[in-house]
Amino acid sequence: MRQRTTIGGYLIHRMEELGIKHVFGVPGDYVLGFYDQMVESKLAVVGTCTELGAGFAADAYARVNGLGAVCITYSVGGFNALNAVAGAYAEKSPLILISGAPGLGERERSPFLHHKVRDFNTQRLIFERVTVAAIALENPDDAPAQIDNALDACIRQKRPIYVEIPRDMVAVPCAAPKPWTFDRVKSDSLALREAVAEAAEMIRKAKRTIVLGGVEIHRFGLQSLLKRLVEHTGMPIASTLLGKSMMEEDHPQYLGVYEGAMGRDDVRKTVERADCLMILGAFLTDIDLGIFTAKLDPAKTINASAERIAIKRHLFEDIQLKDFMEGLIGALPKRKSAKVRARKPREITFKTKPANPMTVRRMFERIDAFLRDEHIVICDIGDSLFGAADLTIRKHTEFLSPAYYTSMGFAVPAALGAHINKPKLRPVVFVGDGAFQMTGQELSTIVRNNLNPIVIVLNNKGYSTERFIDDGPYNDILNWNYHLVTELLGAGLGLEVHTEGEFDDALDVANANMDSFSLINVHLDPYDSSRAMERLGKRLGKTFEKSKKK
Ligand SMILES: Cc1ncc(C[n+]2csc(CCOP(=O)(O)OP(=O)(O)O)c2C)c(N)n1
Ligand SMILES: [Mg+2]
Repeated sequence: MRQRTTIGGYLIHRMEELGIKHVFGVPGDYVLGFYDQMVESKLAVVGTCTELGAGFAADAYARVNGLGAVCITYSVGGFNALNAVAGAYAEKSPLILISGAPGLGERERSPFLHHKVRDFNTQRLIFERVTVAAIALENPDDAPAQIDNALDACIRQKRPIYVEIPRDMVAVPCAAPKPWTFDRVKSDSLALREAVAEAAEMIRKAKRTIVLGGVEIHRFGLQSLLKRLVEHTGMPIASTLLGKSMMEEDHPQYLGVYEGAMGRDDVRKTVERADCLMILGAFLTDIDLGIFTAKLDPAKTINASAERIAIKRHLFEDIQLKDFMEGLIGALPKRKSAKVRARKPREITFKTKPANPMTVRRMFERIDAFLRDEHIVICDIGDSLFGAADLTIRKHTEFLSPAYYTSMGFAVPAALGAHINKPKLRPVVFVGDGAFQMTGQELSTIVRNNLNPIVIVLNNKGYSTERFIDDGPYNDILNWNYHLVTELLGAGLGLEVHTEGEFDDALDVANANMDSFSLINVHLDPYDSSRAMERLGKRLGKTFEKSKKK
């Protein structure tokens, strides 16, 4: 007789098999049966304060683990998580969203069941637009194949999927899972050969080729291959902001983050003066291109991503990024590494001026001297992100941020997700006061799970990013005593900082506190900013003015 399991059991089996150990979420009556099944499995259920927090936590978990999962109740839970799922879609993070739903049997008896919005398909239809597969497990014969196909799409495309289980289907028997198989997609060999030959020819003819690496290097686990490629060819390499940390940033060939006129001038000049630019796995978003201040000439560019490869204006499809990179190592001669102007480490150049008021620029310079290999830097948006662009991240996958989708509120829950998955990597979190007011309550979940991130709140009394675009009273927020959140939670270490000297002391105390989270409330002037933010604000301000005139 063939072995049987249940629909819920099948899904749990696959999640465990694919490396998920934690599932984030908030329960509700439509999903309690599945929660009970998870509790009986090897999966640990991590209850968060909100579904949005669960979504961001699972997204970060997926970024460091290769797959993450959220489990929530119907509509009220699902729609709370929608923003995080949309972000995971936009930035390619492989996330499974599992939602409970009213039972099929009860839908017929009473159409007005609580949480229903329009019809019983509404939630699934909305999620269809922000996932690569949106399935409802309504039939035990189809469920195993539905689950397997959706998971396959999630892993291949590195984008979220939506799995809905009506509550009366969770315990319905279905076929037991066969061992998971995953056929690697093969490149079209002729297209691959042509693309590699054309790219190699272009690189050989060029005097100086620069590599610009992006986020897909992280998502497809190509960090060591990238390192082999640049070390073999000797090419200097810059990173996009979203791709930051795909290469250890103290590597002698690493230039820094390229973001057009928003970024460091020396990086911009080196990248834009190259006579051949090889972009690998980058999205080329407005933020990554410094709001289109980047000057990249397609006639000098090889642009290879998971979707396609463009060499000048020739387009190739059906080529795996990995095969293309390996092909180039085979086709290009070994060369000595190009000279990249080395910058002195901050540990040597930074000197604290104890009485000076803290500023964003000085804070990030100080942090650059503080960071160690065991840290993972997690940034929210605003100056938390722009100021962090020039930090030196020493190992790969140690910088997380929503640098394209730019939703506020990512960082604190992301610290929860990343830290639970990688307990040895201690998060150093940068979060604006506005963003903290959105999802900072997930510190509560951080306490429940005995984690010890260092959370730095950039308290500039409001929405400073927007002040630089268009200032108005709507950019002010209430000045909370962020460091006193420890009173509310009954745990943690809170510190308040106004000056460089106080910041130094606070960092020391926070670093030594291994027992709980530490929160440093850094008071900043509302109009203080990193250089990148200032430039970005001016650019966005001009775009905003133009849009008002239209
Ligand atoms: C969820 C969400 N809502 C609104 C915005 C629009 N927005 C962009 S930046 C910003 C202000 C961010 O404030 P804060 O977190 O304090 O960071 P700061 O700009 O002060 O560094 C806002 C409201 C957004 N990006 N995300
Ligand atoms: Mg702020």
